[in-house]
Amino acid sequence: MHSDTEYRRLFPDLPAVEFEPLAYTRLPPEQMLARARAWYEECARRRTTRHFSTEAVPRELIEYAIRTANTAPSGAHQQPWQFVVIDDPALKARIRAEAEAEEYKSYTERMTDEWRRELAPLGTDWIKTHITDAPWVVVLFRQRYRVAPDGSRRKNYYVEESVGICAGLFISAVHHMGLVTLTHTPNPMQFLNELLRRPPNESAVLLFPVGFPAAGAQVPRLERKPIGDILQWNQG
Ligand code: IYR
Repeated sequence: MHSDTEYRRLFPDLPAVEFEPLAYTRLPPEQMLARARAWYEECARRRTTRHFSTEAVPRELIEYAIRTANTAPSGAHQQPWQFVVIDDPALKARIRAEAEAEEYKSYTERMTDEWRRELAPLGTDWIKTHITDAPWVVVLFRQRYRVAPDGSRRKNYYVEESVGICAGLFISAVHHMGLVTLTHTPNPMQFLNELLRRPPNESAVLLFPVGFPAAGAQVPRLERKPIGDILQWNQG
């Protein structure tokens, strides 16, 4: 266990470490298995779709998805993420225009043939109607460092991992509340810093349109890898 005296000796300027009892409720074994299975089944029903309804979604739902994302564990508990949520139609239209301009170059010039072949069965292209159709566009930024009150830079740790976990929680929260999202990665994404006026320590990682699926929304017929292909117990 942590030795508070040792810590105080090393860092006398820091406040005392405070610990509190873990709030934990042990479940009966049958309930554990039932919940494990139900949660798996719920996650397995999640699909990414490119077809969004323009129907409005209450702001409170989006806020809850972000509250959930913000529970993610992170390196040194720095929480190196920032969400920007957009519903202004003019701003969505500008984001879409800039994303499409970059994506057009990607699909027609920057991607290798191999890459285009891999994407073809998924039906992705440079036209990003979801950005203007979905009632909400959520952009997740990572913070490569923090700026202390005196203006000096403080390193954030395990930023990619932390933000990846945060994004996963966001996606599952959106699904669990009965909405859909799409993990869109316009590339390069620098234009989002400018349009959304984010500081230089931040870079956009993912853009999520969030809403109801359009009537008749489609998804590619996909299989997920069987468990045996992605899981090895011990040395195999
Ligand atoms: N960033 C592009 C291209 C793209 C790349 C991969 I890998 C995908 O799985 C899907 C799309 C875009 O967002 O369209």
